[in-house]
Amino acid sequence: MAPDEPRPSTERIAFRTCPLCEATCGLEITVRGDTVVRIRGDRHDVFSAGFICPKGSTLKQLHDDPDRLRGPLVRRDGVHVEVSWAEAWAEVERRLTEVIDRHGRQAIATYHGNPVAHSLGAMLFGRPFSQALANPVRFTASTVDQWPRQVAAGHVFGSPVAVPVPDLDRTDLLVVIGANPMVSNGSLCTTPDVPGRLAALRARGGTLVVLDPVRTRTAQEADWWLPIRPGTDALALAAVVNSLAAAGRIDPGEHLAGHVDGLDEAVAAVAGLTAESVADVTGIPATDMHRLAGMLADAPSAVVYGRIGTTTAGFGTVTSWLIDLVNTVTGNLDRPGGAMFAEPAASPVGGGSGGRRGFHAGSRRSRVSGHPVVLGEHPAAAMAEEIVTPGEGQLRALITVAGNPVLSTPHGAALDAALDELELMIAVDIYLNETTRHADIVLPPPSALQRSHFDAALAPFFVRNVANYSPAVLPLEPGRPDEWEILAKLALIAQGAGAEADPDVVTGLAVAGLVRSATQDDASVVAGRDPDELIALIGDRRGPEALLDVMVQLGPYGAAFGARPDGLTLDRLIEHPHGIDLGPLRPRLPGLLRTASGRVELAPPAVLVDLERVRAELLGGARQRGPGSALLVGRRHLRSNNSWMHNVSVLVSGRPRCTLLVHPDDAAAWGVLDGGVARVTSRVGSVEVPVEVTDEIRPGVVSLPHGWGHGVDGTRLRVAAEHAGVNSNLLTDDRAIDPLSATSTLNAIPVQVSPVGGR
Ligand SMILES: Nc1nc2c(c(=O)[nH]1)N[C@H]1C(S)=C(S)[C@@H](COP(=O)(O)OP(=O)(O)OC[C@H]3O[C@@H](n4cnc5c(=O)[nH]c(N)nc54)[C@H](O)[C@@H]3O)O[C@H]1N2
Ligand SMILES: Nc1nc2c(c(=O)[nH]1)N[C@H]1C(S)=C(S)[C@@H](COP(=O)(O)OP(=O)(O)OC[C@H]3O[C@@H](n4cnc5c(=O)[nH]c(N)nc54)[C@H](O)[C@@H]3O)O[C@H]1N2
Ligand code: SF4
Ligand SMILES: [Mo]
Repeated sequence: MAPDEPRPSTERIAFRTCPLCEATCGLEITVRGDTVVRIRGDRHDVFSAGFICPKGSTLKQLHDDPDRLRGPLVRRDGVHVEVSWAEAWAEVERRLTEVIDRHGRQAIATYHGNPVAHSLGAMLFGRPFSQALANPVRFTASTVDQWPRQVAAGHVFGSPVAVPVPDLDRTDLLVVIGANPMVSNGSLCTTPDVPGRLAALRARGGTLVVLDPVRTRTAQEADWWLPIRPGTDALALAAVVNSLAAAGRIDPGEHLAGHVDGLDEAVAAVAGLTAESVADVTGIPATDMHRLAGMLADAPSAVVYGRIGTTTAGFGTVTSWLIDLVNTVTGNLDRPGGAMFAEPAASPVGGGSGGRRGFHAGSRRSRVSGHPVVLGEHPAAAMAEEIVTPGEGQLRALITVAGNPVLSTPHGAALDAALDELELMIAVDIYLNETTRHADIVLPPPSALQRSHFDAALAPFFVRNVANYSPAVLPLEPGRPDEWEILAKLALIAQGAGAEADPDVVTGLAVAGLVRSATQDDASVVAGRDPDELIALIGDRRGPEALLDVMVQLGPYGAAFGARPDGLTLDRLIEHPHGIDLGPLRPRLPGLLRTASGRVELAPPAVLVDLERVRAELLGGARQRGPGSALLVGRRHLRSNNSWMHNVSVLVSGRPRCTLLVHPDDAAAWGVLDGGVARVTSRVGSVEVPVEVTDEIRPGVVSLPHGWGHGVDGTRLRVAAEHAGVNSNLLTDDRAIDPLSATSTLNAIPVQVSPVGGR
């Protein structure tokens, strides 16, 4: 072979954003033929600059994993067998039609899990599918996650996507409540390289404070760790507001003058919840609360940021609202270094012109328990009862997309049993796991490396405005549908168009819908233009690419179909494989507001009502604390990703991680030993789990990670089965739901701990 002739084994380099968590790190992927040789951080990525965590490079192992499903499965006589795509689609059509004929579309529910937010195809084409089902009962992982934060944003700013994010790169004081970004790499705060950014905060003389019952990796980095009692953050934040009020330091700042309603009312609402009066309950001395308030008021810029420990520890909406209140009264809302709003290049929700309709949630109720239905979402915790409780509206079919609710939603045992009662379950998933083993039909999308990527769902939460599109790294196997095609096809079948229908029809309808509504919107850059002319400009792009091009062109930086020739198009994004930096966050108020008043509404009536529940439940009476009684919290690990990456050997090697953290004083009092086994019991269930005794946890609190509990019959996860662990959601209580957001309480769960096998 001549030296300059390319060899078939020539390596090529591809660039792709990591889809595994919210950090959106750029990856540099070396490929030979159709084989991934190596994955490392992309040093030229405009956002992550080479940072990567141990999970990022395992996209290779995930792609190569022999347990990852390569073709559809149909359950016959209780056993999942491989079938062709044609057979699978015929089966879907037959079974779905049966259910619709027998019970109507209202008997079919969907559950969309976390990876939907990281899959452009699943996200954009999940909606047509729900619409085709006329899907009144919609579950997602949001009601075991961030819904309270988004509902609070709805009340205060008028839109559930107007979520303030910490301006991490410019702040002087970062107060982290119930989040562990050193491990989670940030959530509702998209920020690759948390370790580097926290080091930079330090280097510029800034301060990090962490409120967490556990001395997490993030708390270890902090200047000050406040080991708060779980479930009491609302009281601590109210105490900060009162301390500021007493010191005469309530001041939203000149920049918000005329744009804030309800300030006095909000401050009055928390009156009485002083640092002194809540100290016994929060476990934080009053002097510490006053000191924290003083730091927030004194810092040139400061921001309070809360995550899972604030949204899923009960009172999630009130707590998220209080975070907004503290950021506002300290003058840090919508200001560099404070709590700011991103301006996404393309977002299918929010942005745009949008009317000022105000925010309404929870007028509909769930059938069985009358839980609120919030922003169209039924609480995931109610899935089991909606399936097993007879009567008009009983759920007979469930379609899960990228979800593992048996391990990720409360009272997992009840759901595990309920799924068997369904007449039909379809799962769009890459694995046969604890949830999808119940499915009659499993439709596996290709691996992440075979799909294109753009973080449309996360963009409203970026700490810097960035746009980055990645084409697929590896080709699809012939005849294999992409994830968007699977969802488009499900939509068509649900509509009655049949198993042979062409998924491109769905693209066409979705593109036309977006374009037409833009041309009819007076505030749009394409107002009044001919929709057909714009649609023609999209050319022969298909699926997510067609929709993304429209979204980008119509977005704030977009080319607007030629009207702004220097603006962004999908082609421009393709020319920039390391992403396009659109700059630091810019002030966005009042333009972003969608409240009825057009102002920041600091005293939403519904939230103030629920504040009274906080008072009643937390300050209501003496807490009985017998031996062995504790509050259970969750935790994450850098090498786990919720429930679904435990089949990757390099991520589960080493010491078992599904352990119960117990403080030495409690261990002694309860008779449990380091390395021994404890039984943990809650209202709904009981597990036995190895104990790790550590003084890095607050006494009276125990910590157990979620996402474990593998090794059950009928799954195909050979590696995970050898590292099974226990399902912490056998303990979480399906009845504990935040009434404003329909979101489950997954932390601060009352449990009883006892030794197994004596001392
Ligand atoms: N106790 C407790 N419970 C919790 C939490 C907690 O902190 N404590 N955290 C909660 C949070 S924040 C979340 S987000 C939820 C997550 O809840 P879920 O989204 O229900 O669970 P995951 O473990 O993320 O499961 C993801 C599923 O998607 C599949 N999958 C992975 N990639 C793809 C893909 O590209 N396409 C498709 N179609 N499928 C894919 C996986 O095989 C798996 O079945 O768990 C919640 N549960
Ligand atoms: N490595 C890794 N990264 C992930 C994930 C993962 O599973 N693994 N999951 C991703 C997902 S889906 C999400 S939503 C994010 C979550 O991102 P984070 O919220 O940053 O992650 P957690 O580790 O759950 O942090 C919650 C913290 O709250 C504390 N806590 C519990 N109860 C309370 C309380 O009542 N008050 C206070 N103040 N603290 C409390 C816990 O001890 C814990 O340290 O992480 C994402 N990133
Ligand atoms: S932090 Fe890790 S998992 Fe998250 S995007 Fe970056 S490389 Fe991927
Ligand atoms: Mo999450």
